[in-house]
Amino acid sequence: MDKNVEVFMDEIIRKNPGEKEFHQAVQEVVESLMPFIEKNPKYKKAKILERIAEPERVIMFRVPWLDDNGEIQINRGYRVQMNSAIGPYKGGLRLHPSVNLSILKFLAFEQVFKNSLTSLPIGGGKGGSNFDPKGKTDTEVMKFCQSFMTELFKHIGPDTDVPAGDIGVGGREIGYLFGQYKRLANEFTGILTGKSLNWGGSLIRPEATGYGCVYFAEEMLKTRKESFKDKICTVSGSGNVAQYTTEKLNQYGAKVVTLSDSSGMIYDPEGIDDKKLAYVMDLKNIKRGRIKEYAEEYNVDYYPDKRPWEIECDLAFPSATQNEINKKEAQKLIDNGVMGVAEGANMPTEADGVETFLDAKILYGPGKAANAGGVATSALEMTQNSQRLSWTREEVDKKLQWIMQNIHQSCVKYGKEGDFINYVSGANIAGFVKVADAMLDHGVV
Ligand code: NDP
Ligand code: 2IT
Repeated sequence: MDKNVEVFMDEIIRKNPGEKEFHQAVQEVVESLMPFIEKNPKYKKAKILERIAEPERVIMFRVPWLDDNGEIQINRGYRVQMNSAIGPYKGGLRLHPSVNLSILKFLAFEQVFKNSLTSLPIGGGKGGSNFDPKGKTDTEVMKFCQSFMTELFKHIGPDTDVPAGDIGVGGREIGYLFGQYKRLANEFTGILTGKSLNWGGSLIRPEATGYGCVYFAEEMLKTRKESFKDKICTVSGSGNVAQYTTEKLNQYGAKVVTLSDSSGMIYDPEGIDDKKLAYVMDLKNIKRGRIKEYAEEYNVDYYPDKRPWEIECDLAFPSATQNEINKKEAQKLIDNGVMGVAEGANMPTEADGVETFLDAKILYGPGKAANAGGVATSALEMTQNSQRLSWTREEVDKKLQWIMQNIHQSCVKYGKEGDFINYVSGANIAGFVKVADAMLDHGVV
């Protein structure tokens, strides 16, 4: 490891003990940035890197609620307000039992660079709770959301911090959170994105992360004069991002052969066509069932506790969670001839897996570039809310496509290494410059 990176990381680890996901996210970025910063001493002198790795504010709070049996439940809520140099804090809320400060700090840190890459005026933040929505009734989810917002509402606002969905937070949760905010603040404002259409949401926001990821992959493919036609794709997860990645891949003539959840994966060599995808959407979004049921419905193989990376494919779309591809799995994908990996999830590949992809010189689109379409469309939702207007589906989709192409160009600009495009350093440097320059303008704050 570069000496400067080592010194920097020692300090990060000392200041943030035990936060391994946060260390991982910072290290990846710092490895890309250090050579650039050495060449641009103004950033070094102003200690931009040291400041960018320190959240502006972290809020942690108790979330008490009554379950359906009348028993008191206590969860922990968080909002990490990482950086507001280029706009109000923006980033999702995650509800999952694994949520802790390290995970939310890594996500908020990534979000700063991702949001900058979109070219829209949004800072970075992330929040959530260790609440597990699985197996809870609608009433319990509502009670949790109301209690969570009772504290969170003090810290957010349309020009301060605008949360959205992430794992475990979809339309239902955003509705309950919005309802409680409106009641407490006595204001109807765009304090959340991912809202329903009839009360301030944007068309295409539900689809945006998955569609955006496929648009980004399309740009990567074009650099090798390739297209999606007849490409075999593996997708992990079966939630929001996985579903709309599959939908767009189908539209582009590719064949998606896997989906998964935290219990296991299904392999459907015939492809998950639109009809089967409609079944998945109903299963996951309405019935809240398990992906195993797909295997029973369509008579295909189900592999408990397995991830899709051993299946031969041309393109892989990790769309479930962090660290879902280890080095061995990355190597297996390469050995099976994978041409590209586009990350719908945030940091789905472990650090040595990323190295494996870069060494093999495949098309590797890291999450902060490839999945930025979700937050970008959230920013478009904010714009529509400010204007009190709604754009058409075509308008929003066109803007999303343009944004993903633009992000790709930024990655090329900063990541070109001879014939190879290193999208990791490209995304990290491009995302950094805008935020760092704004911080320089704002003085020592
Ligand atoms: P959902 O809650 O809709 O779906 C998550 C999916 O991933 C589910 O299939 C879930 O399975 C699976 N999953 C979650 N945690 C784990 C785990 N620990 N191990 C294995 N599988 C797991 O979330 P999203 O689709 O919104 O998010 C997926 C990823 O995309 C996350 O990394 C998120 O941060 C990222 N992302 C999301 C954006 C958005 O707009 N929603 C934008 C950009 C990135 P199960 O149901 O069994 O838990
Ligand atoms: O990781 C992400 O970019 C998101 N979960 C979406 C955030 C947002 O504000 O739309």
